[in-house]
Amino acid sequence: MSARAVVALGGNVGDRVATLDDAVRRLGAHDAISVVAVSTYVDTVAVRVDGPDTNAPRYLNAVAIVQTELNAEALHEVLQEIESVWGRERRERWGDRTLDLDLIDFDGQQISTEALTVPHPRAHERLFVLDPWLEIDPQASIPGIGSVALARKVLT
Ligand code: A4P
Ligand code: MG
Repeated sequence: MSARAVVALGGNVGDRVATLDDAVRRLGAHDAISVVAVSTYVDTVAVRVDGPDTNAPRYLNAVAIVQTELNAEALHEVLQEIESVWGRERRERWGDRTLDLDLIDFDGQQISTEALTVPHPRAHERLFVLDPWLEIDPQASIPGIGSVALARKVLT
């Protein structure tokens, strides 16, 4: 059984292009994951807990669609392993990071466990997720929310 999953990539520390390139390469190198599509990399203003921060280092964001034999929990673990290769430290909520890999959607499922909430609860309110996602899947939708194109319109 193969599932289709949407992964958001982001980073605002170090060589951002090299980091995202490497994360995509590592995803594709996994035996049970194939990368179906990757958006262009978009340069975005950092969103902090109290809003956009033009003084913070800017992010490079992207979205990838993958096909996987893994279940959502196992895929999330792979994402966390790739983050840790890049020395991701968790100090501050929404703080600067070399690499953040979020599971945005997993086969249209709604999952709520201690470790994982899918769809990602903030995806629908973030242009840095919606724009690259729409680029590679204009028909995308979020379970419980609806059309990504519509969610994007609401934001602007
Ligand atoms: N977790 C639960 N569900 C998920 C999921 N669907 N995908 C858990 C990934 N992780 C999930 O995540 C916090 C906890 O959420 C983890 O224990 C994980 O198991 P984290 O990666 O440790 O921390 P975080 O990313 O700082 O937290 P959070 O709340 O997920 O942050 P967001 O909402 O992802 O925001 N600005 C720009 N321009 N671009 C960005 O990419 N990213 C963030 C992070 C803030 N500002 C940004 C960007
Ligand atoms: Mg995260």
